[in-house]
Amino acid sequence: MDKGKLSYTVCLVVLFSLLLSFTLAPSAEAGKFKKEYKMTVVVTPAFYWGQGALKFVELVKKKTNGLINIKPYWRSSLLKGAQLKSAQMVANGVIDCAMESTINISPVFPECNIFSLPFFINNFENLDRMEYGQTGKAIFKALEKKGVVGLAWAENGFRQLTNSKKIIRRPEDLRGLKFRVVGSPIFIDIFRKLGADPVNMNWADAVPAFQQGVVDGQENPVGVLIPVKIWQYHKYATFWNYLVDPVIFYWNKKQWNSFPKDIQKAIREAAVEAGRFEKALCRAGLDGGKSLSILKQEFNYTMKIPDPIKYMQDKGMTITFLSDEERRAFIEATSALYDKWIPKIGKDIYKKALSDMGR
Ligand code: X2X
Repeated sequence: MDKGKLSYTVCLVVLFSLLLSFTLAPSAEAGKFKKEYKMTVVVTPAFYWGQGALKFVELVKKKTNGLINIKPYWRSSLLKGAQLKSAQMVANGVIDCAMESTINISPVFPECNIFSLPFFINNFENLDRMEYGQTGKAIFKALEKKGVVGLAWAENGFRQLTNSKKIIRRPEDLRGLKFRVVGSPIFIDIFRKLGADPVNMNWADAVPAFQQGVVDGQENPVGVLIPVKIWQYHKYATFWNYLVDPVIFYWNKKQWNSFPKDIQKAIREAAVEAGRFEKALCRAGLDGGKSLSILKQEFNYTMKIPDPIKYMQDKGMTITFLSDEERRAFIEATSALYDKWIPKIGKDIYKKALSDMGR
């Protein structure tokens, strides 16, 4: 072959492969997507919940071959700390996606208050039956109606009471104590019914309030109590499992619908896997070894704090568990709230929850 012919052939090959790369290669595909998708999260990676968010980011990147890059914004920084606004901002597309608690999205989705009915769910088995049963389906449907797509469940956990003043085992013990609660109205109702003095505060303001002793107590799951080292402020904890906050991965619906099917599938799978990992972190040592073994076997992950209750006791906390009778007193003190809250949640969701739990 003469030199002229050779360079002509080389030119053709180069041209052809360039053309091919524009039509087929991931870089061409990447043009369809944003450089970065913003995700809002109320906590930080120091929390199991934040670890779950990081896992989601990593898995989405991997499963979409780097096409979808999510950037988490911690401490509700995109919302200037206003954690209760996450659903609104994802629904209107200002934020692309979120990994948020059912408590924080309850102003937009009152159905989510089903998880905040006091002493209703009580254990992980009931919670799983609801999430993966009719209740969970109905909640995801409600989300879609208002412009967000629910991808998968994760968890914050059953919320426990802590305070700096005394052991609490009866409703009377809360009388006159000031508790920080999330700014969701059902929490104010519950604590008022118990004779306490609830103050609502964003999470961003809560830790400084514990530090300064502005409040006597608060309520949160172990996955929050341990990273904030609650024993530095509160010596007493009552493990009453009074309500639970699952966490949901969700995405702006309009944007979600614009994604190709294979991308949707990859993101959804990432959310399910990250949710399973994160739930196991939050439940580790609280469900009789089940979550510890999920972490080890499925994720090759050894839990640093395999027994959170013992860990908190070793830090000097007095942890109280309620007897059946003590528990009954709390149930009686708060039962009137069902009449007020079931109509707001929706009778239909309430009935589905009862049926999922086999009641
Ligand atoms: O604000 C809280 O207490 C927290 C971190 O648990 C939630 O986001 C509901």
